[in-house]
Amino acid sequence: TIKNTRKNSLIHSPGGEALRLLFNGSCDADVNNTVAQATFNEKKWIWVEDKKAGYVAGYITKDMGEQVEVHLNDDSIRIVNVNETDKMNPPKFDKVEDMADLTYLNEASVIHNLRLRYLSNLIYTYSGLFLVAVNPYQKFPIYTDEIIRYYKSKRHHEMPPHIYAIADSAYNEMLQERENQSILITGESGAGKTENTKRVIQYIAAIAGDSAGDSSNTKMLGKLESQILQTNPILEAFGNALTIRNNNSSRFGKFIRIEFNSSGQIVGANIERYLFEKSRVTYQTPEERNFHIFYQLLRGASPQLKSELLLDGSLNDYRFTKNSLKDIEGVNDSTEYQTLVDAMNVVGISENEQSDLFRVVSAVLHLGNIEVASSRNDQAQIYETSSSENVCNLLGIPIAEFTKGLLNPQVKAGREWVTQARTKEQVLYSIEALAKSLYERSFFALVDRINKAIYRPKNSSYFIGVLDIAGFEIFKQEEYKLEGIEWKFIDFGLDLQPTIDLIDKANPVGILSCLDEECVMPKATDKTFVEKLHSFWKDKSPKYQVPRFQQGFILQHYAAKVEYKTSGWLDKNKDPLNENITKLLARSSNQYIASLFSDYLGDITDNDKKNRVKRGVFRTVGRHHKEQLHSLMQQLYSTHPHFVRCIIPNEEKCPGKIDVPLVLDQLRCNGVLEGIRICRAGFPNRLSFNEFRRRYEILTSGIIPKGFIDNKVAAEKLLDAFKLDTSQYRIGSSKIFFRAGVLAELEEIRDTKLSQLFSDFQAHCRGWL
Ligand code: AD9
Ligand code: MG
Repeated sequence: TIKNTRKNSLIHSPGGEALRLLFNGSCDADVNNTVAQATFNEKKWIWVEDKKAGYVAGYITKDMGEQVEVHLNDDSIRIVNVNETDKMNPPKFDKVEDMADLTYLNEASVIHNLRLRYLSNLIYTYSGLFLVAVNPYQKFPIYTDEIIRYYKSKRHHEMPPHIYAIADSAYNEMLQERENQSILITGESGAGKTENTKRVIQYIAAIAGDSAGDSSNTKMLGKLESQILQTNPILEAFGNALTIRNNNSSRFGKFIRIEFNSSGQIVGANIERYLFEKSRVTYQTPEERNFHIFYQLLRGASPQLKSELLLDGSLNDYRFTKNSLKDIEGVNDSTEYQTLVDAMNVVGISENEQSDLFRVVSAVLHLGNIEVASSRNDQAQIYETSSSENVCNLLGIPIAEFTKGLLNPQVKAGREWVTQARTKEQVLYSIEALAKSLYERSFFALVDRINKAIYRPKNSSYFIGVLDIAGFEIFKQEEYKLEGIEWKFIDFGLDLQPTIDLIDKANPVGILSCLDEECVMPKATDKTFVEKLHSFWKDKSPKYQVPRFQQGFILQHYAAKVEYKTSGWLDKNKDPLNENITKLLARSSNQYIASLFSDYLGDITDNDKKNRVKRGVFRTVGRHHKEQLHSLMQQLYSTHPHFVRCIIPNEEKCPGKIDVPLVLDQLRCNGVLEGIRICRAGFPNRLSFNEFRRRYEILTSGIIPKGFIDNKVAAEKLLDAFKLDTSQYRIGSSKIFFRAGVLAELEEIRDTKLSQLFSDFQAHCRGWL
């Protein structure tokens, strides 16, 4: 009979126990023993909602029906409504590793548990379906080779919660179920998504590389594994930046697929990137920075390289860096530059390729310094030409045509080409658009280049995909959230179909399709676009609202309502680049630069554009994102997903401090609380009849008759033989569904049985020899 033996046996597992001792640091005694067991039994303890602290502990001194009088922990007395209180778990549940095991499941207990654990330096906790990770803002020695060895091939609940356990499950399940896996890491900006992503890759590289052998040692990785790990400093240098919320904020999302052969060795990897905040290239708020590379290059490059790149100034001399913050606490940009170059060398990006990448960075800086003046008749003029000369030098294009293209471009008016005179504002706008696009295209090319080094689609049987999106700042809306797509990434796994339809359905026309349509209408403006949207969606979707003052719309996302201002959307969705210049770039004498703009070779007429949009060939920004997202979703749906929810503990990037209301907010929004409920109420584990029989027939003898027997009948006989309580499972049409924990117990028993059989077999062999 299977009883609830799981916990006892697991706690005594040697690996798990040793690690628990190692992980469990000191904890503020006050918090730790909110209520000791003896005291707990004497009184009726509860949690009381509190605006400031979230919840406070107390015991009931008087029960008055709908209200109770409570003696709070600070010795004050409060009378509260019963529905403002929650039941408290006995102290033996303090710091439980899986919150689905709590006797009383409520917000207060969940936050209390996370808080206790966090203050004991335990940043990982299971919550039914998810792993919850609270950012420690300090380095704990929990990511060493030794710890990797502890987690290798252990069962999930045997070891303390850890991101390695998730990586290990994904790996083992991939091999056992012969199914692709995905690890979806979500959370607000600064919550720790990227750090955890790195740990997943580190773990997998250590246990599944061709040199992994028995002892995982990250210092002895094979070439491919090292290359995969080293892609990270490169992508972060060009794609991350200091923001208010995160010193190393990813300004793009990525989906890393690690590919394996059928015996589980890494054979390659591929990185897909999503959304890139190119606007940061030309503008940052004074508390933030441009992308790291600008600071690394200006501070770390040798004088010789700088002179080759025509960089004779420092951060304060360039418009695109001078107004930003300059330093990141604890980070030396010059050392980081060296790390970047080392990483590029490992990945195999040659010195010439490196200088191409740096040349773009330098060209962007010089673009920012082009001074545009206005003549008397409002026409733009460039009097001081040194910056333009540098730009043209670096980009390999003739200065006369560049200047003319900026100030007096040729544009098509009907059938004629005419020369237009531009105003100062127009020229500055097209310079910035060019700087952003140049940087963005170079970043995308860099991702492609990295993939060339690490992607070997041959021999690949399965993959584990890790999704690390760019987190959002709930309090501040940025330009690149334009399409609302970022939300969808986060929403994955929750039922948000109405909002998703609203964004990208084709019929009735969703926001993105509507934007695309307007882009090809001759007289369309931002205003006609938003009016059209209102006519489609106002009062038709509960998720859509019309704002009172601004031109735009409001969407109800899972966490909050977000107001989208639509000014400039039509332009952003079209291509704002000056074609006179992009055509020049496509013919640049520098091969790299020319390749970045190769799509501008040849003429595209307006009519061409219209037809291409109709046929879906010409891809607007919105359409491109939509397609990318669709393909990602397709991939994700075909995998076995593992969910990691990262939590930001406070807004000051401060270790050891947990802001309860802030954390509660995240738990409510990210589905953790809901997930625990689902997990407890439902049957989260499932096995096909066939698989169930294959794995567990060994636990019985003679129950299943010899000869052919239907898998379902066999499975039912097994269930009978195990004397499992019928409340613990449900039989479906092809699978059996189990309550949490049941399969873990069966696995335990199976393991014991197998090792017994094995030692019997050894004994037998010895006798035989
Ligand atoms: V954003 O959406 O890219 O802005 P992330 O990716 O969620 O964000 P990130 O992983 O970059 O956050 O974590 C922010 C910072 O918190 C890191 O730079 C570390 O300094 C710190 N951090 C996060 N997780 C850990 C951890 N497990 N151990 C140590 C951590 N420090
Ligand atoms: Mg990140």
